[in-house]
Amino acid sequence: MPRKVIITCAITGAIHTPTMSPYLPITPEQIAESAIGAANAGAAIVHLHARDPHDGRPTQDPDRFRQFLPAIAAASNVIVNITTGGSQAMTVEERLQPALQLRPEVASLNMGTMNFGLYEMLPRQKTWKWEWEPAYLAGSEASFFKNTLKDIADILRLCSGRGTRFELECYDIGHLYTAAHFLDRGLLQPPLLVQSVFGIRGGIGTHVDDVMYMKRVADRLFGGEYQWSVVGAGRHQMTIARQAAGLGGHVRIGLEDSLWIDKGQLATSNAQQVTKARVMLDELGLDVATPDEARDMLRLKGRSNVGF
Ligand code: KMH
Ligand code: ZN
Repeated sequence: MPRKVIITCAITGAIHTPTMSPYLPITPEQIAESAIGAANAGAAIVHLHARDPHDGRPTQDPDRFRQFLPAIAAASNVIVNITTGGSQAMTVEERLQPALQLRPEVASLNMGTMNFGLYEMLPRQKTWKWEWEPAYLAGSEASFFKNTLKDIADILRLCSGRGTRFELECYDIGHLYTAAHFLDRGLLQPPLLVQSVFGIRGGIGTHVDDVMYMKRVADRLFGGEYQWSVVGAGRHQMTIARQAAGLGGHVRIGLEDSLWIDKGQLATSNAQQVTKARVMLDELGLDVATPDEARDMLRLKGRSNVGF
């Protein structure tokens, strides 16, 4: 039987800004519609951030999440994954609130404090729709993404108590060792979902050796007790997904991490990227996991136990 691959689709995120693509979902209606479209196209998990519907600025106001989560849950069996990363401009306390209050099956958890440079996208636009956009991107050069060991432990304790499991965002090899540390402390329970992120300025690169090395170290640290998934930033999205799928991994795609469908061509929806990933997996002789198959693989609590 062909192996089942979990497709996670990250719908809008906090990396890109409204001027960069007219297809980036902003309002609650757009986020819901895009998430449902991605699920219908074959995503088993949708990773969700919220934005201010007025100007597209990232927000972690739980009420904004409440404006789109019920619509997604009513229309689809998809697994909802809520960010605890938010954006690097927010406090950890603020970032935690949506996952804490809404008790999703999965929440993201960022495995280390790091640089997270977005300023290289500045020269790509001549004008901006909103003043906050260039200021936000420029600010990333002198700031950092705070995820101390205590932040991680606090998020683990608080969310695990509500039955939420974690998408462990690992941007470098050291983050795998941090995950192993929390496994040793009993704050994480297997099976882990290790989401290796390639190509963020401040994290590991996108070379084929980087992908291989992440996999080798994760195999050594976690043996059979983890599911491995990958995100390639920007134009590296599909090449890294293909490489990892061939190595036994799962894939994350979506407009959060790449606005593109092909060289120089904007993706018009999240569903379009999911469909492209499906075709790629098909060519490799792999099947796509349904949400329930993904729930089994990740031992999730089930969609009837969430708070929305
Ligand atoms: N955009 C990813 C590289 C989070 O939401 O917790 C990082 C991310 C973080 O998805
Ligand atoms: Zn995210």
